[in-house]
Amino acid sequence: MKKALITGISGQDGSYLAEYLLDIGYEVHGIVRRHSVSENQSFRLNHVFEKIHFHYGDLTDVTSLERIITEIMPDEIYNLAAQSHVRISFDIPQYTMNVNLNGVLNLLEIIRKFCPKTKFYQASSSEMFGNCFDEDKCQRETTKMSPVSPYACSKLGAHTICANYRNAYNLFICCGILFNHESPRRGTNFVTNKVVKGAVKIKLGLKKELKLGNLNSMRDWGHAQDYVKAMHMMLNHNKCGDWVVSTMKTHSVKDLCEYVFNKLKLNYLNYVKTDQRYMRPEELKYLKGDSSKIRNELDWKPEYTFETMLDEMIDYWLHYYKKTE
Ligand code: NAP
Ligand code: F7E
Repeated sequence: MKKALITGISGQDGSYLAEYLLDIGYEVHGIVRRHSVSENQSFRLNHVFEKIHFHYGDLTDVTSLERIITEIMPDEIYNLAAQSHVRISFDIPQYTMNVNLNGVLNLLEIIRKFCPKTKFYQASSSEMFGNCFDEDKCQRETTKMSPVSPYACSKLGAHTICANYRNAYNLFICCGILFNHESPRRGTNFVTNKVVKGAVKIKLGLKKELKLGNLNSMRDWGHAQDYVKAMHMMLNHNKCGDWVVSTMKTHSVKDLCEYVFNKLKLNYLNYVKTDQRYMRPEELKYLKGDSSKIRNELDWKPEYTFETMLDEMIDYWLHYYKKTE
């Protein structure tokens, strides 16, 4: 039985990855942070709680990481823990750097010293490209990177230190350059779930309007369940490296609003207002990923479309509010 350790197991991706690895027979360990409401530590994992080995730790606390990793000696570590909100990274830049960059270095040093055979997955991000794209208006593994937020800078720092440790110490390290991926488990302060939850509340008469930031930015949105499978495929391939994971399609925030409100038989123009509060000091305007490498070499492809993903999220919130009526 293979042993996997997931940092950020309580997050959107961590919870789906834990389910997936349990399904295919892994012993799954996860790092959780202490929370004053203990139910919040693992609420996305309630249905599989008994099957997972939880450990208290924090990416900024190297002693906790060393204790956990040397005790488990995992075959695979998936580093999904991060301060993952781009706009909030402008409010807490140093904390974001500490977790997302120094935290990765903490893990890499432990692997180098104590378990160099452990395979390591790093959650890199399409945010690292900033406003760069190739002539065909796509971003791929070789596209120039020029980040435009503290979050993106921290991820690019971690991405480059991973490449350095891979080459310098011959460690098996994969960086998944994942484009935006969503689900009903997405935090509700990210735009997809904010729009879906807000539109459903408007439909049910629980809210009058929805305040958003930049409606013109464009994203390549996929489903988290498809993307965690790609993480596992990368670590189980015979060669390590960097892999773009994306749907190869792009939509604007306006398109997103239009689809969700239409589905609920509403016109978004009557309800969506813009608010400066949700604008960013510097915006990444456009993302469209070329994931040909992982599709050709590992035979990965997404099952969800933009539409089926949003339909699932709409159903989730409709059921949620009907249950609480
Ligand atoms: P998420 O839902 O925000 O989950 C982040 C996880 O990290 C949570 O479990 C959180 O714990 C944990 N965490 C935060 N700070 C920590 C610390 N100091 N020590 C230990 N754990 C800590 O994010 P996600 O959407 O699942 O994303 C997973 C990873 O992929 C992140 O690294 C993110 O930056 C990256 N990524 C995401 C996307 C995307 O579109 N979702 C795209 C590219 C890359 P709590 O539950 O205690 O807060
Ligand atoms: O914003 C615009 C906003 O916060 C998407 C993270 O998982 O993906 C995510 O980062 C777009 C941006 O995601 C609102 O300005 C408009 O252009 O959902 P988001 P993100 O910033 O793209 C990358 C790949 C990651 O790695 C990150 O961890 O939507 N937008 N109005 C808004 N965004 C938010 N959050 N809220 C609004 O009201």
